[in-house]
Amino acid sequence: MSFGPGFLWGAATSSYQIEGAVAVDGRLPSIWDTFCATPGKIDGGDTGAVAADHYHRYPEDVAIMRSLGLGAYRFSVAWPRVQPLGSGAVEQRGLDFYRRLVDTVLDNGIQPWPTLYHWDLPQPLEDAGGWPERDTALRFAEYAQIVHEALGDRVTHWTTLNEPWCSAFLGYATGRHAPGRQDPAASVRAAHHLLLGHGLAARAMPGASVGITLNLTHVTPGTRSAADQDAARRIDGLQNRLFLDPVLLAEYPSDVVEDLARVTDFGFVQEDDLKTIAAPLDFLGVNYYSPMLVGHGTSTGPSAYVGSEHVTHLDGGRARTSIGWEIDARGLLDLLLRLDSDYPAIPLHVTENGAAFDDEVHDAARIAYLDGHVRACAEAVARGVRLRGYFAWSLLDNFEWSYGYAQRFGLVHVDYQTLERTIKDSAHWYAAVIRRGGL
Ligand code: IFM
Repeated sequence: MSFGPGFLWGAATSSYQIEGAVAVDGRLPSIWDTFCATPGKIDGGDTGAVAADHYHRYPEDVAIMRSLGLGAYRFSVAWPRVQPLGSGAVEQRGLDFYRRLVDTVLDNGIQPWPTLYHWDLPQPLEDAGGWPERDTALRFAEYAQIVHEALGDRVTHWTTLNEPWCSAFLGYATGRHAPGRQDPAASVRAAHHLLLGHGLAARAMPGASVGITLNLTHVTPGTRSAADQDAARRIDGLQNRLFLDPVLLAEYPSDVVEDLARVTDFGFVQEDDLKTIAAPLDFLGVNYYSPMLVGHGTSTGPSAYVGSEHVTHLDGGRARTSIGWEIDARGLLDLLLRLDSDYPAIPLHVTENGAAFDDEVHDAARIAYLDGHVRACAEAVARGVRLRGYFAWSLLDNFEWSYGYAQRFGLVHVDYQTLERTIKDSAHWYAAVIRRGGL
């Protein structure tokens, strides 16, 4: 199963999950520092204060990437390193870190793929109202312009946001993620302002190849009953179309707007916002981990907080990873085929795919997971889907948000006592896939 010579093989990380060094070189707290310091929010009371110490150990990490033969490294830029207050003064030492990182990556023959926002909002912006406030979108565009001006001579592919669904709904509706608010109306405003920030940022980076990364999934109804099909429509709407349609079609899906009517009237959408959000896009980043099987019933899951009452998440009876997510590579194929048919103009990259397992260095279960999903990608390519790349999540074991360090997604094991890196079997397997250009 070959992907052709131009196919991009990478691995992904994000700033707060690996960097550590949270109070170094002028960085100030983000919403995740604050959230982690709030008792009871993170399993084991873990924080990202040290994480994998990538801030200091990046040369070793880039050497590992090179040894694996990665074609691209997807990482995120920490806004609170670059603009510690979220607006105004720029911290040169923060920009210098990313310049050093990018240069090291390039020197090793690897393409840098930065994401501008992977959830670490500077705390002062949350204090001013956070993503539910329109001004945060304007501040994000200003920050994007600063980073692009600093690195645009050496970085070609830019991703604005990672998984705005999580920022909006886990951050402002369920409260499971920072900033931990439980305000459904605010969460929908947050979703809109994240998307607006995306469009404004795209416009603020002239000449860049721009994408957005969404966490998308394949949703199926438990049965063919009208009630179960309606449940699937609702979840597909909230999870997929609420983000895809404005970005790629310049409109919000009318059924989702109707579903959300008891939460909000969308009065915050101003003239031309959708035109801005649908700024020309060069690629769509697809993060896929698990499918969703839903039915009519007592509400469960994040959708319960934002107006999709009577939707319950069903057990598909498949094996699960250690974080509890069902494994179904066929769901990735179905998702890629659907994206290709519903949004045909946009090239796709799988920007995250991977699995948490308790096994450490000999991680046969992770190899099986990745193998199945890479096969699904190969099948998609064979069926004509414009899939251009695949990034494994994650290069390193890291801070898995509210789960702390208990869930390990890495191709490379990190000993959190010594910070020693050990290449897992899955990384050797992945290196062989990259060498052969396929399976
Ligand atoms: O670790 C996260 C990442 O930050 C965003 N996508 C999903 C991953 C696994 O939960």
